[in-house]
Amino acid sequence: MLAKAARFNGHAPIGETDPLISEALQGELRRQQDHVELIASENIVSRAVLDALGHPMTNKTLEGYPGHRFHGGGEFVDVVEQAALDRARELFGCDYVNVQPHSGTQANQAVFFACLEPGARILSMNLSAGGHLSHGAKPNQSGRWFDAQHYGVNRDSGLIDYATVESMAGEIEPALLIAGGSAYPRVIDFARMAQIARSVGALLLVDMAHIAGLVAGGVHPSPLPYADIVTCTTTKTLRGPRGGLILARAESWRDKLQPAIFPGVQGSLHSQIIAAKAVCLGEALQPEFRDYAQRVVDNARRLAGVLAEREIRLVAGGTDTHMVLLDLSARDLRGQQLQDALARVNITSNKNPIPFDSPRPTEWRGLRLGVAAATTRGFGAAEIDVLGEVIAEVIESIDDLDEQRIHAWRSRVLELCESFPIYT
Ligand code: DSN
Repeated sequence: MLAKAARFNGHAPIGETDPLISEALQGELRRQQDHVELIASENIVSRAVLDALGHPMTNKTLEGYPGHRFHGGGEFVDVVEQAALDRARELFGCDYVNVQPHSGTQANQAVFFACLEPGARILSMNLSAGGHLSHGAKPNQSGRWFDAQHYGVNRDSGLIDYATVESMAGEIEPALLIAGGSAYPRVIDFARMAQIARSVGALLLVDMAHIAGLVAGGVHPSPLPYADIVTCTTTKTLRGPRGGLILARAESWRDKLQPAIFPGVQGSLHSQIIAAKAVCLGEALQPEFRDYAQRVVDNARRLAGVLAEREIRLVAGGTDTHMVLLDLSARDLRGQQLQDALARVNITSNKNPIPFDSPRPTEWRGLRLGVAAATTRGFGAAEIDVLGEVIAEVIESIDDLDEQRIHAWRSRVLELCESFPIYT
C-alpha cells in the first residue's frame, strides 16, 4: 500500500496531502516572521514574486529562447521571458541579458564555458578576502577545470590592493580577471580592474551578486560600463527569486553567451522562476526601489557605526554596501560561537572567514551581517540601533550568557519583529 504522503491528489492543499512538508513550510514561515534575518545573501520577496513562484507555469517545459523554442506551447512563457529581458536591460542599462541561469554559480559557469578553454588561467579574489567558490576555488568545478590564482586584500586596510592585482596579472597573464564576491563590504574600483584586465589582454568578469540591488537602485557604482560581462543573482539585495542573470554592455556577446547557457550548461528553463525574476525586476524599476536601496546602505552604515562604537572590529573598517563583516580575532571568539549565540536571541547570521583566516570553517574568526532583509521589513535607524546594541551585548557577554539575559535580548528582538510583521 502507498504511504499517504505519496498518494496523488491534485486538488487537495498540501496540509492534507503531505503533513511533513506542510509543517516544515509553516515552521519556516514562523521562523522568518519571528527572527531578524541578517544573512547578507537573503531578503524578503514580495507576495507578487511568491505568486509567480507558485504558479502552474512551473509545469511548462521549454528549451531555447523566446520565439525559438524546441517545444510547443511557449507563447505565455515567451511573454514572461521577454518582459524579464526588457526590464533587466532597462534597469541595468545594458544591451545583452540572459535571464535563464538557475543560480549565480551557473551564470559564472556559463561565462567560463563561453570564454575559456579547459586549463585556462583565472585571477580572482580568494575566499577569505571575500571571493566566491565559483571563482576558481579548489572544491568547485571551476577550481578543478581551470588554473585559478587568487589575489587578496591588504592586511592592514582589508581593502583590495590594486597594485598587487596588477603585478599578479602581469605575472600570471590570466585569460579572465574576476572582481566581486560574497563578503567584500567596500566598493570595488571597477574602472581600475578593467584597466588591469586590458593591460594583460584578459576579459573582466564582475560578479555583482551581492550588490545587484544597490546597483539597480543607483546607490552603488555599476560595473557595466567597465566589465566585459557581469553576472549576479536575483536573490540578495535585488529582492527576487533564487536564480541568476548574465549581463553585458555589448550585444555582441549574444552569440557566445546564449549557447553557453543553453545547451552549454543548462537544459530546460525554470519558467515560473523567470516569471518571478520579471516581477522582481519590475519592482526594482519603481522609484520606491531607489529609496529602499538607499535605506539599505544607510542601515548598514548605521549598524557598522553602532558596533564600531562598542569597539567591535570591522573588516575594511566599515561598509559601502549592505554588509558588515565582524573581525572577532581580537576577542578570541569564533564566528560559529557568535552565530549560535545570536540564534538564541532570534538573530540569524553566518560565520565567515576574515582576510588571512584559517581555511577551516570551524576556526573562522568572522561573522557576516547584512541588512537587506531587515530593511525590507521596514527597519530604520532606531531598529538598527537596537540590533547593534543586542549584538554588541551578546559579544561582550559571550562567556556568560545566562538564560535571563538571553530572554531579555530575545524579547527586544521579538518586539521588533512584531512591530514589522511579514507575510501576515
Ligand atoms: N554565496 C553565498 C552567500 O553569499 O551567502 C550564497 O549566495
